[in-house]
Formats: sequence, C-alpha cells, structure tokens
Amino acid sequence: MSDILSTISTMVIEGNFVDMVDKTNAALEESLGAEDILNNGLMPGMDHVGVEFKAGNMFVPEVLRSAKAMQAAMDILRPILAETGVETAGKIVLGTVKGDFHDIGKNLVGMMCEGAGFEIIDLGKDIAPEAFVNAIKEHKPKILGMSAMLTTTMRTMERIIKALEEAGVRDTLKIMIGGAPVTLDFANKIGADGYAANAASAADMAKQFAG
Ligand code: B1M
Repeated sequence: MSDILSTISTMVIEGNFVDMVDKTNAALEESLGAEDILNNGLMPGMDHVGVEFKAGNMFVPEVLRSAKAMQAAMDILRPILAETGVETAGKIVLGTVKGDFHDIGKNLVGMMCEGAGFEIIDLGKDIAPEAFVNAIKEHKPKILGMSAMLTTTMRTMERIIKALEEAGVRDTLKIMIGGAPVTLDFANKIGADGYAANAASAADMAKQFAG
C-alpha cells in the first residue's frame, strides 16, 4: 500500500475527519484513482474499525468519528466514482421504520456498509411501508436494511415485508434487520433473511448476501 493510502486508512481508524479532506485531495493530486483510495485506503480502515468494534475495543463515539472521517472522504470521491461508473458491491436501501425517529444506529450501519463498498440509498427515519416498496421498485437493490429501536415499531418490519410480498418484489432482494429490541428469533418469525446485532456485523452480512 502506498504511504498516502496507508495514512488515509489510519485516519479512518483514528477518526481524523479534520485532515481527511486535504489528504483525500492530495491523494487525487498524486494521480491515485478514487476507486483505489476507496478500496485500498478507506475500506481497509473501516474493516479494522469493524473488527475492533465487534471485539469491544472501540466504542460508539469512536466509531462515529471514524464514520465522519470516512464520510468526509466519500463526499469528495462519491461524484468521481459515479462519473467513472465504478461498480459497487451493490445497492442497499436502508431506513428506520414508520413511527420511529431513532437513526444513530441506522446511520452507523449505512457508513459501515458504504465502507464495505456498497451504494447506500438512505431513506431516513419514520419510513412508511409504501415508501419502502416504492424505493425497492425504483432502485432495485440487492439488500433492504430496516432498523427499529422501539418495541412498538419493530412489528412494522413485518408489515413492510408483507407489503413487499404483495408488491411482488420480496424475492428480488435479501432483507436484513436490526435495532436494540430486535433478535434473530424475531427476524426468523417475520421472514427476514438476517439479523445483525451491530453495524460491523451488518456490513459482514451484507457482504455475504451480495456473494
Ligand atoms: Co429513545 N428510546 N425514545 N430516543 N433512545 C430508547 C431506544 C429506549 C431503549 C430508552 C429507554 O427507555 N431505556 C426506549 C425504547 C423502549 C422500548 O421500546 N422498549 C426509548 C424511548 C421510549 C423513546 C421515546 C418514546 C421517549 C419519549 O419520547 N417518551 C422517544 C420515541 C421517539 C420515536 O422514535 N417515535 C425516543 C426519542 C429519542 C431521541 C429522539 C431523544 C433520541 C434519538 C436520536 C436519534 O436517533 N437521532 C433517543 C435515543 C438517543 C435513545 C437511546 C438513549 C440511544 C439510542 C442510540 O442511538 N444508541 C436509547 C437507549 C439505548 O439504546 N441505550 C433509546 C446508539 C446506537 C449506535 O445504537 O441504535 O442500538 P443502536 O444501533 C446499533 C444496533 O442496534 C445495530 O447497529 C447499531 C450500531 O452498532 N442496528 C442495526 C441498528 N439498526 C440496525 C439495522 C441493521 C443491523 C443492525 O440492519 C439493517
């Protein structure tokens, strides 16, 4: 790995979002491609963050800083990647379900999955079943990710899966769910394809689903 890519990787791990813009621009000026910076600088950094987070060696505030550092670089790289038509690992439509305004965990899942090379279509929070269905029809993602943080809203995930079945698009994608009250047992009961306990596991699961 070149020095600058290894520095970018370390900056993700350290959550250095302040210097990330300059360093990303410097890498581009050194004629490194956006794809190279993503695959060999940002992604290895985010992989490391995922491993340390799952092992309990990094905590949510540190991961949020890493996500912010990654975001600072991606704001520069995303338009270049789109322009050059670089293939991503696939699209993920992501959202927090209707009635639920918690989005910190969902945002972390989005950043980790972006760090794993996916294109994220983040619908936001308080998202109704029909909005999920419309987004699936429009974007045709490989994966749908739903988040719920309230025991009162987690059942909405089941309604969304039913709405996808009724719209005839359920079998076109894998469904991954998560959030504090959600369990593997619940995921199995409502017919989701997977449950992830945290953002790093969600990125691992997305990679498995994308094959
Ligand atoms: Co609220 N809230 N909240 N809240 N809130 C909880 C969830 C609660 C457990 C607090 C408590 O009472 N102890 C409780 C729920 C109880 C229950 O349902 N049994 C609760 C309540 C009751 C409420 C209100 C009803 C309070 C009120 O108004 N009376 C209200 C509801 C509003 C609504 O949504 N309609 C409310 C409001 C809020 C705030 C707006 C103030 C704020 C949210 C701000 C925001 O998100 N922008 C808030 C917060 C911050 C919390 C706590 C304190 C923290 C949640 C959080 O962000 N955690 C929370 C208590 C707690 O969890 N300790 C609480 C950090 C985050 C990184 O973790 O979201 O779990 P988490 O995400 C993890 C995993 O769950 C997983 O990965 C993430 C990262 O590792 N994950 C996924 C999440 N989504 C995933 C999706 C995946 C895979 C993994 O696949 C797609």
